[in-house]
Amino acid sequence: MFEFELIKECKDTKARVGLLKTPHGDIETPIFMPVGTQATVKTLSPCELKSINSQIILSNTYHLYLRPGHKLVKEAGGLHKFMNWDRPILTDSGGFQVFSLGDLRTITEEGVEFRSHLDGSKHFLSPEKVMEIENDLGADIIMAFDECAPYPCTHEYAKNSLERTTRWAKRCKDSHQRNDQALFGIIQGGTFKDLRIQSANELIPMDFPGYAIGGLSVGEPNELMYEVLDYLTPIMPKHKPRYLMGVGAPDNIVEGIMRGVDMFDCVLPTRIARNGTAMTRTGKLVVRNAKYKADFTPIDEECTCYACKNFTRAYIRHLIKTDEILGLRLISIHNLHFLLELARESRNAILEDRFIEFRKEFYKKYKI
Ligand code: PRF
Ligand code: ZN
Repeated sequence: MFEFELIKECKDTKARVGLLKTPHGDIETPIFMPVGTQATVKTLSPCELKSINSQIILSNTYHLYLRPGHKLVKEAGGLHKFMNWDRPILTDSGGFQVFSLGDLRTITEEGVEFRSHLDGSKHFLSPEKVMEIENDLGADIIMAFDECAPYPCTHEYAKNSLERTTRWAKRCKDSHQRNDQALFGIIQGGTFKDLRIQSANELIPMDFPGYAIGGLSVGEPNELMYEVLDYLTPIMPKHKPRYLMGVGAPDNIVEGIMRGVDMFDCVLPTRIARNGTAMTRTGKLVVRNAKYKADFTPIDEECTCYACKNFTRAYIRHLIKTDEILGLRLISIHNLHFLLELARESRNAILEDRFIEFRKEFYKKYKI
C-alpha cells in the first residue's frame, strides 16, 4: 500500500528522483506539498489545485483537532471525503504548532498541555492522542509527535528535546493503528552535528517508512541549514523518502534537492500572496508596488499558470489594493504553480543528467 521506489540518483550531487506510492495515488519526487492547514489550501478549490498539478497536500493535526474536531472529520468519512480531495494527504502532528505557542504550553514527558490560541481552553496532546487524531483524520502519510527546539538553543536543550522526540516516536509507533497510513519519524537535534547523528541513529532502527528532518528553517542562517543537510542526508536510509519540514523558499528547495531531500512543504507561497507578493524566476515581485500600476504584462512572461496566461500585473495589483479575493487567489495559484514547477523541473533535470546546469541557470536569474 505504501512503497518508495528510488528511480535515479544524480551523477554529480546527492539529488534523486523517486516515486512514492500511497493509497490515494503516486507522488513523483522531488515534490513540493501545498499547505492546507484548515483542510483547505487557502482560497483554492481542489479542482484548481489539480490544475497546477498538486500531487499531495499537507494539513495540520493541531488545527483540525481544535476545529472542527477529529471526530467530526472521521464522521464525514475522513479528511479526503470531508474536503473532497482524492489525492494523497499528509498530516503534520502538531508538534511544531504546539511548541510555537510559547507561554501557552507546558511540556512534560507525558505530552504537552496547552491553551487553544482560539478561546484559551485547556488541552493535552500526547503521542497516543496525536496518533488517535491522525488515525481519525485518515491522511496517507502521518507524522510522529515531536519536539521542535527553537533556534538558537543550548546543546543541553536540543539533546533533551531530541531524546524525548525519540521516546515519543516509539510511543507513536506503538499506538498507530492503521496500516493504510505511513507513519514518518522526525529527526531533531537543532544545529548540533553530534545530536543530529544521535537522533538519526535512534530513529533509523525503528524502521519508519519515511523520515522527516524537523527543527530547521526556524530562524537559523541558510548556510547552517545546508550544513546540517550535508551531514544528515548521507546517513538517512537511501530507500526511504526524506522530508524537509517547513521549507521553503525557492533557493532552499533547490539546495535541499541537491542534498538528497525528496519532499518539501511551506506556507510561504500562500502567505506572501496575501500581501501581494509573487515568487518568480528572478526573485520576489511585489505586485502591490506602485511601479506596476500600468504594467500590462503578466507576473511572469514564461509562466504557464492561469494567472499569468490571463491577467496583467496592473489588474492583479488593482485587486490587491482593493482587497478583492481574486487577487489572493491569482497570486496563490501562481506561487504554488511556481514551486510545483520548480520541483518538477528539478526532477526532469536529474533524470536527464543536467541537474548541476539547472541549478546554475536557476541562480543566474534568481535574486534572493
Ligand atoms: N516538526 C513538525 N512540523 C514542522 C517542523 C518540525 O520540526 C518544522 C520545522 N521547520 C515545520 N513543521 N512536526
Ligand atoms: Zn504564473
